[in-house]
Amino acid sequence: MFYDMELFTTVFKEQLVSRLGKNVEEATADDIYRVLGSLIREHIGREWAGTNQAYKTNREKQVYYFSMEFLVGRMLGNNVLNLGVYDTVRKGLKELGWDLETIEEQEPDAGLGNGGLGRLAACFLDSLASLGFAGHGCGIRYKYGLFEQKIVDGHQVELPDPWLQKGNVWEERREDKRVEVSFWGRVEVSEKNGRTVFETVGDEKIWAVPYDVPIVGYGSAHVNTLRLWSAESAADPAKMRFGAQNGQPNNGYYTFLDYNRSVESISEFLYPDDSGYEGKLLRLKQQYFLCSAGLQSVLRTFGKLGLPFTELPRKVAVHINDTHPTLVIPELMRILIDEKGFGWDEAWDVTTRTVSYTNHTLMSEALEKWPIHMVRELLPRVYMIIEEINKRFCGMLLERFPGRQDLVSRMAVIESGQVKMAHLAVVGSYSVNGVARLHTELLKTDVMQPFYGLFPERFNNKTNGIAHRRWLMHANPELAGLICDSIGTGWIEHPDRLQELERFQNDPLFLEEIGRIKRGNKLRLADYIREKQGVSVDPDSLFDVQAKRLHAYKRQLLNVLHIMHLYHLMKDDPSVDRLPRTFIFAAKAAPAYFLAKCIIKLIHAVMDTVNNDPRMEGKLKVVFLENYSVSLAEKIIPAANVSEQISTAGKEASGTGNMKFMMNGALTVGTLDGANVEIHERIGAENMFLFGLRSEEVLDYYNHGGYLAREVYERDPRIQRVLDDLVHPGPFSRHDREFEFIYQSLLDHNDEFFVLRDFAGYADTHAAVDRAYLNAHDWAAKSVVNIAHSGHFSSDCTVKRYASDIWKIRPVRTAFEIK
Ligand code: B1H
Repeated sequence: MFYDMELFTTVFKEQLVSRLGKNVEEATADDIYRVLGSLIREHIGREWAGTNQAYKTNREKQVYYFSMEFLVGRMLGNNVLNLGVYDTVRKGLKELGWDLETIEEQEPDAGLGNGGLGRLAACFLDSLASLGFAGHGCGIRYKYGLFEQKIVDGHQVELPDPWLQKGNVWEERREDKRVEVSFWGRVEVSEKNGRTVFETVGDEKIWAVPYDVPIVGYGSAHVNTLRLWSAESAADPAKMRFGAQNGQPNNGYYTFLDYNRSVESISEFLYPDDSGYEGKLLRLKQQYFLCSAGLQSVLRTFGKLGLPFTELPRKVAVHINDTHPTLVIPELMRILIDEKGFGWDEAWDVTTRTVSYTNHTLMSEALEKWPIHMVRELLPRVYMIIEEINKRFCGMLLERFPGRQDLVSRMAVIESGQVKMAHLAVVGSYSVNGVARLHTELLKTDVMQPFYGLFPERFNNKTNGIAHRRWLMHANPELAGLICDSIGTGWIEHPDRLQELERFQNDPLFLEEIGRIKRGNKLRLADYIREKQGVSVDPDSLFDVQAKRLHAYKRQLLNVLHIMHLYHLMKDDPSVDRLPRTFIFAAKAAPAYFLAKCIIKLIHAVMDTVNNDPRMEGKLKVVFLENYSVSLAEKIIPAANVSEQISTAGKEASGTGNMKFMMNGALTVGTLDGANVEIHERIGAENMFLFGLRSEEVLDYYNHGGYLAREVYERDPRIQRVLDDLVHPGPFSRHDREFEFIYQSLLDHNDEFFVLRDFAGYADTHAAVDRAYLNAHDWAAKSVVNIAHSGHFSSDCTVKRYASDIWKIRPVRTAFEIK
């Protein structure tokens, strides 16, 4: 029905009646979404089964990407696009009186991630399926995704995100595939037939029930699986009537409900901390729940091959997205030893040839460490295994470096009462990769230097990438259309071919089209801003966007201090010739991150003053878009002229927003940090705006204590003025304690992220942006160079490198392709 418009409309109308008892005239947008989604999901079924069958018959190696986060966003548009039925569906719905865009808007985002790390996992799934790799996601089906952000009087307020409330058309509950996960208890050691046997008794067993989501590859030949686990009570209500009270009947009904609630809390919500870790027991439970359930399911599938478990690394790769799923290492050891009868060395060999690990951050506050007592009590057998891994590793170190107790304590897996997850991940895997070249180098020379010394062959770089099908084809259909008209459609499957666009960088007609498309996107965003926030913005002003999680190192503060400076500049001298600008922010702050929330408040104070000052009319506007999410990003990014990627050099592991903006023709104002370095390398300094300290300089300052924020403050009157604004009543502040806190972080605590040090360079760079934007032709040409080189940052390229260098897998041909 999806390949013929007439058939589509006929069947669709029938389906509305049979599923909802409504005809088209009565149906709401949500009705249309649910019926269309279900029909598409059913349509996918055949290919899904076919892919699974092909994987079984080919006996190909399977990759399982374990991640606590999959920031998938909406799926309808992506699925319709990848199935190649976008046009039929769009036209068919039009016949029925609906816009596909309106219908897409009905879908709640699957916000099962915080930011870059979770979105990367989702982009990888798209690329794996599109390239025909047997690669699946393994995650948690959080009942509540990342909180919904509301701004009330300039303050961030968090609301729950009940994204499953109306049901989820994409998922399939697989009751038959549920597995048991066990917590608590104690380990009994005994000897049986000359073997030491470990048995956990008195533990608490719960169910992990998988919900499978099909991941449709472009061209639809492959449909992989994202398996999300939900925690359910395994308690028998009849037995619950007699609780712990000496066999006395208690109120079993309530005990049962309380107990169920406590079990279900394991998959209740996503921890809202981006690049920061919280040492909470519930989080540890979530991590083990994912690892144990995921591994059991992986091993069950492997078991069907009828091969001995020593063959596991030949057929299975388990990849861990940061250290959050590191417990797969001791858990796999446990299963191999306790359940499959392996000896330690044999089990260790299999485990360390199966697991690979990606590191996403060098920030010390994000490096996970769990108190020994927590791990030991919650996971007694797993803890014993971690202890043994540590004992053997430290023993090996002492043998190789006699007398180097200092080195042993620095590298140990268990140290100072804590289990260090990054150390466990490096020791227990065969590959450790960073997410951009600079990040990997810093990993090797700084944070993990002794590990690099010990296992140099394990370390490698895999620069991040983004799904160009979502971030260009779907988010910016007009640009995608222009590209197809100019260089054909080959880039869709070979994104590197976007480079062919370079030959249009001097073609006036093409550049004009680029400008026209950008303006259309800006108009649409302007409509959204008017509708949502009641602010009108000028589509002819330069749209300067910083959209990402709010974090001190990402330096939204530098951006807003600069806007305060511009305000003074224009107010003091109305004749100052600066380009009309609209500064757009979108950012969520972790609920407990006070400084981040202070910065949100400052952005709103500045917004209030600037937008209500008639002198700024036609010159300066500030907008903060609430509730940044994947679907909002898809609206904002195509409308940006300038992309702010201004983290302190050495702090942003890679960044992926930088790639999305570039792909949509925005020019980057940025530091040489993360993947910006590689973007710069490809497009050259003339096609972006670089400023600020280099990472070596930042490191140098840290090592020699050479930076004094107060000196910079005293030398630069512009900085003085905006910082004084924070603490003196004036245009932006009325003695707000939040602004005082920001002031203190900069001056009393010596500006950890070099905001003041980089201010002058940043301000100069923005003046250069103004001058450059005046030449529309040259600007559009730079924009084209950015788009042309963005194909290199498609996650297709990234995933291919993971596949060949780390996972050692090749694409699989399915029955559909062979036919
Ligand atoms: C990234 C995280 C992260 N790095 C802890 N680390 C979390 C750490 O819930 N937690 O405790 C959650 C997330 N996220 C990001 O990963 C980096 O900051 C980006 O630079 C990078 O582009 C992205 C993907 O590699």
